[in-house]
Amino acid sequence: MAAHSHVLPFLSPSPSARCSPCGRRAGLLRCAAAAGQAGFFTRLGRLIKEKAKSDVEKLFSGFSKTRENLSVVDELLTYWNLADTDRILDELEEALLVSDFGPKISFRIVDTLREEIRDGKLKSGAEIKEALKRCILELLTSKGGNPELQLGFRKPAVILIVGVNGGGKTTSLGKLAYRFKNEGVKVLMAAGDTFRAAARDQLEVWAERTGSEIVIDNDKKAKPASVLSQAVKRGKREGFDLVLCDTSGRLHTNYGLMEELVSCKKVIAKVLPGAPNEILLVLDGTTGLNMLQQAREFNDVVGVTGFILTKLDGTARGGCVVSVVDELGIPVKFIGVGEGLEDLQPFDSEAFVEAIFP
Ligand SMILES: Nc1nc2c(ncn2[C@@H]2O[C@H](COP(=O)(O)OP(=O)(O)OP(=O)(O)O)[C@@H](O)[C@H]2O)c(=O)[nH]1
Ligand SMILES: [Mg+2]
Repeated sequence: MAAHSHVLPFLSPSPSARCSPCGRRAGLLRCAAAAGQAGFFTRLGRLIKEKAKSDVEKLFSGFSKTRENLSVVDELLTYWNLADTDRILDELEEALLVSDFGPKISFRIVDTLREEIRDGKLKSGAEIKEALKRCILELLTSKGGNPELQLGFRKPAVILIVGVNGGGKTTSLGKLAYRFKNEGVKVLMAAGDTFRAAARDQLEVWAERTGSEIVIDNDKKAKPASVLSQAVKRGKREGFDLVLCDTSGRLHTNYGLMEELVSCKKVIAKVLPGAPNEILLVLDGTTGLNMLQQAREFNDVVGVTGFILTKLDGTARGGCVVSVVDELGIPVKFIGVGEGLEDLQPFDSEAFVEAIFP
């Protein structure tokens, strides 16, 4: 019998309660045997998302460069008058382009605004700004799908993290583990980046820092798929809630390495049908719209379920969040807004729009 797989520890208001099937004490509210593990993961995804609402300040400071870039919008709209509409909308479009909203979206937004101004629906700079925010929010919510993590119905849930070199995969995995551990989740990390010894060491540091367990294969010739398979097996055997799988960076144009990811996905599914529950593609926010091609290729090969957009604190081009969602119809699930432990935020469209257009 797997070690205490019934437990939903983080839902617990009562540290002294016992799990009825196995009687162990771990601060239980209820047991998955009764409530269904589906509830466990649905709630977990939601809980993590709800936390985002309380972290608005962090998000706000993380987007300071993008906001600065877009502050010209406020200046433009303060002095807007009907006769100046064309010039101001041109400049607005330019400001959006510079912030990486991408040509298609920038044009579409400005076109919508132009129409609403022409129809007399928008009569002041303030109204135009609100309409602009509404347009962006609509783009994010209509195309992006559900930004909540979908962790399935069975323990352990498995998240596979993929992406090009240096985008922030390992760091994001560590920050994710930190978030989950704070909710009382039992996390196992899998050092699937067998390419460099330093990558294993880096993940080990994160495991220590977050109090997570880790599976490492010290054999230099170890294949990533084999490490991930071992980890998921252990996760299942020992009743872990979540297995977080790191992978090495790879260029989307490298056929052999992309195929390796397909094997990783397959071995995970072999141990746990239906897993990985999430395949999160890490995209470096500072790379600009190049990330669109990366995202397309990764999605074609492994089927991406969500994005983690990192280093948004280091770039003035936060509009790329909207571009990737619009181009690919895949939700941004997390954003990296700094190097600290708490600087990975569940993505919240409304908070994002407020952070870039306060
Ligand atoms: N400012 C900032 N830096 C970040 C963020 N996320 C990651 N980094 C930094 O980016 C660098 C690369 O991060 P890693 O997590 O090692 O990237 P990786 O994708 O695992 O790299 P490889 O495994 O070599 O492909 C590190 O210095 C991180 O601290 C972020 O959101 N903001
Ligand atoms: Mg790494």
